[in-house]
Amino acid sequence: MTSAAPPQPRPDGERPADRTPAAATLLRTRSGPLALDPPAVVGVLNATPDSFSDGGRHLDPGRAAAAACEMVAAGATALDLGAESTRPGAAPVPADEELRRLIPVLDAVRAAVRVPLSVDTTKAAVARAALDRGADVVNDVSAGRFDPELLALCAREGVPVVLMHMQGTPATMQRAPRYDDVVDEVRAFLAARAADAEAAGVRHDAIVLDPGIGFGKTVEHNCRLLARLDALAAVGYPVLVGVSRKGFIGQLVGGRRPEERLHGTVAALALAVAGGASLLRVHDVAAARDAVAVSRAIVRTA
Ligand code: HH2
Repeated sequence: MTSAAPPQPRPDGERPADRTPAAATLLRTRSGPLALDPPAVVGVLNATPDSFSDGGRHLDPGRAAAAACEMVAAGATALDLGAESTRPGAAPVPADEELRRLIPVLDAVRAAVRVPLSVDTTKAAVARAALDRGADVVNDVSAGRFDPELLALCAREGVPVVLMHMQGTPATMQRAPRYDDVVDEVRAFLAARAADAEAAGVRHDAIVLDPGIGFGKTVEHNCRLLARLDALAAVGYPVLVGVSRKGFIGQLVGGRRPEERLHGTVAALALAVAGGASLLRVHDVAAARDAVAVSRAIVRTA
C-alpha cells in the first residue's frame, strides 16, 4: 500500500509512467480502516448557522446525530463535521465559537455512529479538541497554511489529514480567480503541501489530496480540474473530491439553488470516480452511493 518498492512490470509488459509510491487503498484511522476502493462516500454534517447547503440544520446535536445515522444507513463510510462555513465570502469564525458549535454535535454523532469522523477545520486547537473527543481525521481546507501547528499535530496524533487547494481565503477567493494552468498549479501546490506534511512527520499513507472544487476557481477551472483528475491522482496520494451541490453545478444548469443541484452533482461524481477519486464528500449519500456503484463498475471494465 505505501511501500516505496520500485514499480513492477504490468502483465501487459508496460511499466507505470511515474515512480511515486502507489496511493493508499485504505486509510488507517482510530475507528478502523476506511476503504478507498470502492471510493469512500463521506457524508457532510455542518454544525453552522450559515453553510451554503445545510446551514442551520445540524446545529442541534440530536438532529445531527439522527442525520448521521441516516447517512450511515444510506451508505456513508465516513462523515465530515464542520463548524465554520467556508462558502465564498464567509468571514472567519474564532476558535472558541467554532468549538462551541462543534463539540456538542461531535459528542452526539460520535455516540451514534462508529464510522470514521473527520473534522473540517483549519485550526490546530479545534482539531486537537475534536481528536480528543473521538474524531479520526483532520480535513484542512488550507492544507496546513493557516495554522503552522496543524500538520505537527496530525503527525503527533498519527491521524490522516486531507490537504486541500484554495486560491486566497474564503472571504476573497471568488473575486477574480486566475491561473496560467490550473491543473499544473494545483498539482504542484498539492505535491508541495504533501511534502511539507511528510517533513512534519505525517505518514505518506495518512495524506489525502483535494483540488478544492469551488475554492478560488471559475466554472471553467472546476471543470478542467475534474477532467484532469488523473493528473492529481498521479501525485501518489488518494484524492478527495467535493463537488456536492456546489455553485459551478448550479451555474452549469441554469442557476439552480443548492437543493436543486442533485442531478448535476451525480454527473460530476461519476466523472470524479472515472478520474480516480478515492473519497467523495457529499450531502446526498444514497445518490452518491449509487453513482459510485455504477461508475466504478463501468470503469473496471476499461
Ligand atoms: N468543501 C466545503 C467544505 N469543506 N473540505 C474539503 N476537503 N473539500 C471540499 O470540497 C470542501 C471542504 C464546502 O462545502 P460545505 O461544507 O457544504 O459548505 P460550507 O463551507 O458553507 O459549510
